[in-house]
Amino acid sequence: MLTLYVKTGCPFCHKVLAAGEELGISFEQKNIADDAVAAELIARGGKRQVPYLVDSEKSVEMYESDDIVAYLREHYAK
Ligand SMILES: N[C@@H](CCC(=O)N[C@@H](CS)C(=O)NCC(=O)O)C(=O)O
Repeated sequence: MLTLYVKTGCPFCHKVLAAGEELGISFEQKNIADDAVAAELIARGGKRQVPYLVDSEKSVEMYESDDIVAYLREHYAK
């Protein structure tokens, strides 16, 4: 499962979501507008920054939209 921590109006999140759409990938989205989700993100990754990808099947987690898009293209392009 692919989980993406996002924030409404975040252009970097939008970039990742657009790449996901292009690749036919769906994410479980978690929005840090919810304080509990923001706390969960910080506990997981160490800082409050979105987008943040969790690929549970591959045990991969990362910040940085460009790195996330590159990762998705490398591992999920059909
Ligand atoms: N270089 C990062 C920049 C990410 C970034 O600046 N994200 C902003 C939202 S657009 C953020 O997480 N801000 C903290 C917050 O909104 O609490 C990337 O490309 O992913």
